[in-house]
Amino acid sequence: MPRYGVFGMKPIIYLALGTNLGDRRANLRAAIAALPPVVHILAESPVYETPPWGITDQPAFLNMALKGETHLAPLALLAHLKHLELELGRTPSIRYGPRQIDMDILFYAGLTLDTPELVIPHPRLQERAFALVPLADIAPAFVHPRLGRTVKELLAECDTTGIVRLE
Ligand code: PH2
Ligand code: MG
Ligand code: MG
Repeated sequence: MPRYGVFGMKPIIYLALGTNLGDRRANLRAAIAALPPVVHILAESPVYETPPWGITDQPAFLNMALKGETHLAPLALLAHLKHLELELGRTPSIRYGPRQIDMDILFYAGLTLDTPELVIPHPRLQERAFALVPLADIAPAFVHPRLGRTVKELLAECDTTGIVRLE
């Protein structure tokens, strides 16, 4: 892990937000409002409506991506996001199932991390147009530290059928 000193250099992170239960717009807004000051938001992607991936028999998602900076180390950031998800009303569901709000770490600076609790970059990012489409709006040239390809290049190989940008 790089060490960040007292002069305020903080790692840049990219997060994915997803929601397909309740008032989805309000869920995204509440998540964005809950992140600071722990995560200082630097950029927000547009919001997309996306067909459900993994389990297809569930409501459509709204997805977006955020660029931020944080003083939290990766596992502390994960714990913080899980805590916020619960505060924002998320209730237990099955894997890939419906949720009020999901906040996933896509990239943490140029770091790669493999722990049982957390893998960075997000291990299925390159398969997920619902994450790559909004990410490409705010970080097209960011190079995936394992795959050595840019977000824009990864997106070009994904099926974006059914993904609609909202106003
Ligand atoms: N999240 C999942 C499973 N499937 N599909 C879409 N379209 N968007 C998501 O955010 C999503 C999903 C599990 O995290
Ligand atoms: Mg997820
Ligand atoms: Mg998640």
